[in-house]
Amino acid sequence: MKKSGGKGSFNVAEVLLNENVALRGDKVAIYCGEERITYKTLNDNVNRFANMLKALGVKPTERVMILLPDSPMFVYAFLGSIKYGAWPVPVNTMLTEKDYEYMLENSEARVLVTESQSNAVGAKTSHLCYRLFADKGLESLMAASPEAETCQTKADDIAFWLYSSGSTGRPKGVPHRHIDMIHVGDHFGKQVLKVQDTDTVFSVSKLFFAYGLGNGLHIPFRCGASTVLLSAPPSPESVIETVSTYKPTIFFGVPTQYNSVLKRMKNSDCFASVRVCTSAGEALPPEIFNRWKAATGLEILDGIGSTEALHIFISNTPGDVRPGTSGRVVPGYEARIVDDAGIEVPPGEAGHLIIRGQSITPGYWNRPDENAEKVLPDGWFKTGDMYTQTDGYFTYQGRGDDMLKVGGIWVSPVEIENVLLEHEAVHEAAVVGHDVEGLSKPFGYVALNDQFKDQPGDDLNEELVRFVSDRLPKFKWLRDIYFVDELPKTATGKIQRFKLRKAS
Ligand code: 3UK
Repeated sequence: MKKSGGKGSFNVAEVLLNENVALRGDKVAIYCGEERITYKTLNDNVNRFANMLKALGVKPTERVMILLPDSPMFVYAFLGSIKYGAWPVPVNTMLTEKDYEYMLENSEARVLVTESQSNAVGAKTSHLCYRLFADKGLESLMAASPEAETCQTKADDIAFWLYSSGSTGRPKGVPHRHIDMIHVGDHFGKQVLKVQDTDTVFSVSKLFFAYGLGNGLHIPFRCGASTVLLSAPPSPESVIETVSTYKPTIFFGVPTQYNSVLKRMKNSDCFASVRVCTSAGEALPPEIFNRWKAATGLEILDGIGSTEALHIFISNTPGDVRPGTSGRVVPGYEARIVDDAGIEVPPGEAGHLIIRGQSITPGYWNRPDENAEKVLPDGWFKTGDMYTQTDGYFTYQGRGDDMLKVGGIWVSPVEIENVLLEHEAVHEAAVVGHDVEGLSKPFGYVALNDQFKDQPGDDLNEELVRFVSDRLPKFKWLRDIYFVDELPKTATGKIQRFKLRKAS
């Protein structure tokens, strides 16, 4: 992977900010609670963050892990690191200390920017030099000059990383280049959503997700628009209140959020300012599309994206929506559906979705096996999804592996199974997704050890559900557990989760 400490003439932080400062410096770039951050102030604080990294002795290409709620500081740290040439690594704020330990070690992060209450505060790591707390005087550390030099890199040098869950439960570092954010802004942002500088966008999905980062940061900034950041967890009440207060014109969510907002929405007028709604992360059930349209008069554009592609590469478009499909290929991308041998299948037949486009990662960090499987010749990338295509419209058919999407977030069955296996009663465990109101939720299948076989009752069921809940973040909690005599397996002893998926 190309490292770069300079010697080019491109830096995406500068590209996203300079034009806005020149053309609309006094315009609000970020709304967050009571705060109004203009493009000029944003640029000044990005520079201050870059200067602080320099003062700390951080070197270009070193990693700066960002574990923060959506906030102006998140944006300063992200763009400030990029401007300085360091590689910011935003991570999910809902994880455990063990997860952070793994990602800090794996990324060899030098700096962690977080809050004093975060689960990463006590994480043991061998590379970290600085833990900076956004709620404890970080602003004063940044009291440096609001002018900073730019680390001039090349457009296809690495700019930042994200992490994506792996099927083993070990997250994978996904590096992205400087040009990737521009590609997303110019294609999905300008051509599909037609974002203008008169737009105000609000993403319920957080900035540490690839979806949220594009929605809330590089799409609006590339288009000179304003972004609304919600620091609190996105309850339906806080989402409705945010929409009523800031009156966004573009609204980004995942299917579960549309569903929960629908259940709480008393007055559909609060979405009157919105002209476009998008959904991604998991397939949008037509039922939710229809109920949302009936309640608000708005169509939701379902689109599939990934951390590896950085954003959405197949999407419905305004005025051309086919509910139940992911829509058509986004300009700037190509998509094919192929069989196991890599040969394109005829229209209507299911196969593996492979994609090509400029914003796709050059490959996972230090994962030769996964790269060999997913990074294909000629710039093609294997998504891991099964799809059909008819008349240019793509329809999701499920994953080619056992990974689950719960509320739009990856959940590895293996990780939950490993927790179940720690319980003395559990002999074998498998976790699969079953439909609840058209959306996938995790359920466990458990074969008990001999001495527990006589009493697989409600008490043990509850105890095992709680055992998982005590050890994993909420989005990984099991909805229920079914006791079985044994799990279905291949001749080589691999659990056949697909057989259990059909069992519901
Ligand atoms: C699944 C969908 C059906 C699919 C994402 C940027 O979700 C995003 O990234 P992740 O890496 O997950 C990617 C995987 O999620 N998926 C996403 N959207 C859909 N399945 N219909 C959809 N509309 O398995 C994909 O491979 O967490 C990242 C921008 C948008 C995103 N959705």
